Amino acid sequence: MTSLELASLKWSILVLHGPNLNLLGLREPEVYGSTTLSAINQMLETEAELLQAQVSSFQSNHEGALIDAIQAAYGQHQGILINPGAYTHTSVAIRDAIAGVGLPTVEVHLSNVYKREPFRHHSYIAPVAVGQISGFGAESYRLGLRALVHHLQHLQTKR
Ligand code: CA2
Repeated sequence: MTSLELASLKWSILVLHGPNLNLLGLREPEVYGSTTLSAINQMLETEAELLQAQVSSFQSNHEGALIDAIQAAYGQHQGILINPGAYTHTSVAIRDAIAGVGLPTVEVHLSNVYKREPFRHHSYIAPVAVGQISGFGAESYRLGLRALVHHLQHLQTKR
C-alpha cells in the first residue's frame, strides 16, 4: 500500500458503552464527572476526524445487546473501543464475544478502577484487549481512541 493510500484510509471504530453509562453527567458527578455520554460521543466524533477515522457509538444496559453489537461489528468495523461498565468485572460472555470476532479492542474506564473496591480490580476483558486506559475521566475515551487507531495503523504497515 502506498503512503497516499494509507493517508486516505478511514478507520471505522465501534464505541460501546455498558450499563448505567447513560446516566453520565446526570447522577454521581463526584465519581464519574459532569460530562454527559452524548458529549463524550461528540468529542470522539471530532477526535476521529483528526485521526482519519469514524466512530459509531452504542450504549446498552443489557449484556446480550452489547454482545450482539460486538458480533455485528465483524466485517463492519476495524476496531472496538469499549467501556464495559460493571460487566468488566463479571462478563465472560462479553470477553468471549470480543475474542470470537478477533477485532482489536481497547478497554477504557472513566475512574481508576485500581483505586477503588477490590472487586473492580479484576477485568474479564483486559486479557482479550490490546490495552486498557483507566482513570482519566472522559479523556480516557480520547486516549483510548488514539491508542486504538495508532494500533490499527501499525498493524496495517506491518502487512
Ligand atoms: O470507571 C468506569 O468507567 C467504570 O467502567 C464505570 C462503571 C463501574 O462499574 C466500573 O467499575 C468502572 C459504572 C458506570 C456507572 O455509571 C454511572 C454514571 C453516572 C451515575 C451512576 C452511574
